[in-house]
Amino acid sequence: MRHLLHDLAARIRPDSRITILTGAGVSAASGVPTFRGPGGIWRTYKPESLATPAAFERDPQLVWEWYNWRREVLSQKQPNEAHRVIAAWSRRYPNFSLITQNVDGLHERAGTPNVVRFHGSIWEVRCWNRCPHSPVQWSDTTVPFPQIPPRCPHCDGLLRPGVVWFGEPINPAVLQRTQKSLNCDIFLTVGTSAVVYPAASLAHAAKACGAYTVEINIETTPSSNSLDLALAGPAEEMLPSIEALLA
Ligand code: BV8
Repeated sequence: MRHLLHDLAARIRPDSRITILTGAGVSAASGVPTFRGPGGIWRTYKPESLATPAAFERDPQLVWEWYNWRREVLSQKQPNEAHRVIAAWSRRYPNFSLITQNVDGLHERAGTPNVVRFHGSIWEVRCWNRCPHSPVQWSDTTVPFPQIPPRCPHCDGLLRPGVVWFGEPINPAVLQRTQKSLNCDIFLTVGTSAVVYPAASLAHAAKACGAYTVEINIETTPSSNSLDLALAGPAEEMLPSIEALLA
């Protein structure tokens, strides 16, 4: 494994254009439950039963109880070494992009600027009615909400979490920023099971753009065999090991 890390570190130059895509695996060391791993959230709840507009329409109370619980859990968590190395790289490499599928805000709290939030943020809300008086989406870090489901301050209708649910499109501006970041020298996909689209297609798209593609995961995924390098290990150890070789 060490020679693989050396090979990767040797490829990273001061002017390298680096893009990183992260999933729940980078927050695992912070104690944030993943979706599909052991003890994962989807083991308890079916995604279709909670993370869809139809589920919200059917039972906004249940959906908000789940998001309110996740927000309470997240408010006790801190970024880990994986977040911190990514934040350090975001300041060191001039052409650096971070795309995250995570909605937990831990990359921002670790200091990474301009995070591309591919699936939105659990710390943002928007009016379910999209009422004319309310902004498109805004930050609300209330934990716990005094009232479930929370109401829009502008029209007293329902608020919804500012995340992308199954069956919902990715924000076009986010897609545009993502597309530009695929034009890079090195694309790392870290801590994602690579089963949710279109996020799972990004590493292959980057490879098609000529990037050297690397996966960091504790298990193999559907992407492992088609990328240039698959590093088997936890992100909170692998990223600091690579950083140690770069420093
Ligand atoms: C869309 C936000 C179209 C909300 C999430 C059939 C085939 C293909 C696609 C589809 C299909 N049927 C439907 C679709 C589309 C669907 C999809 O892909 N479904 C899948 C399940 C088949 N996609 C969508 O609906 C997307 N939208 O397609 O829109 C459209 C276009 C125009 C107009 C209308 C519609 C939107 C999907 C977004 C869903 N939102 N989250 C919330 O969080 O509440 S999904 C959620 O799961 C995450 O955001 C993430 O994206 C996804 C995957 O999770 P991961 O982050 O990968 O986490 P997971 O637990 O799965 O894996 C953790 C990994 O980490 C594991 O591999 C583990 O080994 C590893 N790990 C653990 N510890 C560590 C580690 N690695 C390193 N170190 C460690 N320490």
